[in-house]
Amino acid sequence: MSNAKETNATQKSPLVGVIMGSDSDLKVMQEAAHILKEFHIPFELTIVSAHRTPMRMVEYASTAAGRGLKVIIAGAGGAAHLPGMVASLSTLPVIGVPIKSSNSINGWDSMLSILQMPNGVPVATVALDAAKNAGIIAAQIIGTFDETVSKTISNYKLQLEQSVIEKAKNVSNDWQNDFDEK
Ligand code: RP5
Repeated sequence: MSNAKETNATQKSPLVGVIMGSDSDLKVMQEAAHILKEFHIPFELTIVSAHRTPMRMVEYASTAAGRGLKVIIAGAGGAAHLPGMVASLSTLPVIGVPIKSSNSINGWDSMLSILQMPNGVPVATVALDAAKNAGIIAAQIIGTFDETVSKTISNYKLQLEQSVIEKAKNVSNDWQNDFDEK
């Protein structure tokens, strides 16, 4: 039996900070917000630019844990320094979302800027534009101490499994029908 307590997920104060370097990142980063909302996890979402608002980034990252956040999701594209710099300034786990932005060559620049962190300052990096997965990882982190969130994730995984089993049945039936007709 789990010892996790049913705590913060029903509270209003945000547990997850979703930040991005520009409003042009929102079309990707909103996927993290959607899944957190679906999981009933309180979050905040804002723009923090490592290059254009460096002092805001320092303020945000250095106060995040004290404000009650448990995990930060940071998305950026091109010379994507936001996730790494936030990780350097905070004790919270940081999930990085590389974005194929207008200033990105082909996405690899964003990927490598976030992925290739030095030892001691990790950023948990998801796939290119994979903000939904970043939201799911954040939820899983919250689920380690919140039983309600943990159950929500279990149900989500069950639904995923059922949808694949349903598709497998359909594919098998369709294929068998096609095969029988020939
Ligand atoms: C990065 O530069 C941002 O995270 C964004 O992905 C990219 C382009 O920003 P905009 O020029 O669209 O504001 O810092």
